[in-house]
Amino acid sequence: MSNPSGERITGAETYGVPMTLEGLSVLHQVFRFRWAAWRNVPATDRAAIVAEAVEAFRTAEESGASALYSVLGHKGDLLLLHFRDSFDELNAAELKWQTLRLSDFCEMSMSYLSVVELSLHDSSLKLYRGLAEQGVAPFSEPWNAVVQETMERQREAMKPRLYPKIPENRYICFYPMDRRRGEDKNWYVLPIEERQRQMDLHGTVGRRYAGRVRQIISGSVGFDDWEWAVDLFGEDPVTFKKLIYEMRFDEVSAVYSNFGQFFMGIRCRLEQLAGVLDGSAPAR
Ligand code: 76R
Repeated sequence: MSNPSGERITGAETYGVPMTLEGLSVLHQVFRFRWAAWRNVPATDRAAIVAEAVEAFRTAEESGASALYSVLGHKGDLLLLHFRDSFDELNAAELKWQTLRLSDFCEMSMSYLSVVELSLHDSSLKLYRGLAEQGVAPFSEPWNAVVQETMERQREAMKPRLYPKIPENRYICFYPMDRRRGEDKNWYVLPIEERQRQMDLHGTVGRRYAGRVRQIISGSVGFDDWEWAVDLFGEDPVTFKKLIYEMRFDEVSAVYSNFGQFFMGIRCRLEQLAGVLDGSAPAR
């Protein structure tokens, strides 16, 4: 490929940051439950404490904005997930929870803040290449206008994916991750063409799981300790394992990904909360 003056356009000359679209604000809260203290509460008080929490989050649950999960293993007991329109609303949800008597029994062991993100590797490369071929300099007025217009069009087209309800599936797998920025292997110094190629292959593997796993990627650069949160929703936890395992062989995961802690949860509808806190697993 060459520009109007006949010079070859290389990766290094194509503007390298992919366009991203941002949607809902996301907060994960993992709590350890104080079982011993809870056992000492008389049954009628326990019922009242649970009822207060159920009432406070009923509307959010019904609209797919908050969901509760029973967490497996030592990393926590409950995962409370919130999708909201802004950080302000997330903070309001967080504070509302803290006012509940139930929160006296919930010790936060982990939280994670992010925004739903769609990265447009493919259309970014095409757009930047086209603009470079026409000799339009990055960040010039016409360049900004085209990029802005493209993002707006995509934002409209992607609305359902940017503003999702929390999927109703029984299982959730949540983990934070980074792209590698090592001395030897560094994702961020690869040319955009190469990153696009690897992300294309990543999408190909992912799409094989369409209908079995729903993935919501949220970006957390600048908000939390990792670069992304990955949330997988499905009806069979083994499918998460198969998907993640298959992706490990993918170049972008094999060479350029680092992972944080993994959390597995089982959906606990608010109506099941009393049962879970009395020691029964969430019923189907
Ligand atoms: O959204 C799309 O369908 C376009 C293709 C796509 C993008 C841009 C896509 C598809 N993902 C994208 C971005 Mn993904 N994804 C992960 C993980 O465990 C691992 O090895 C990695 C964790 C999983 C399991 C997964 C699943 N994806 C991203 C990004 C942002 C990176 C960036 O922008 O540079 C990350 C960190 C990431 C990680 N991905 C899919 C899936 C699945 C199942 C799909 C197909 C979804 C579908 O088309 O229905």
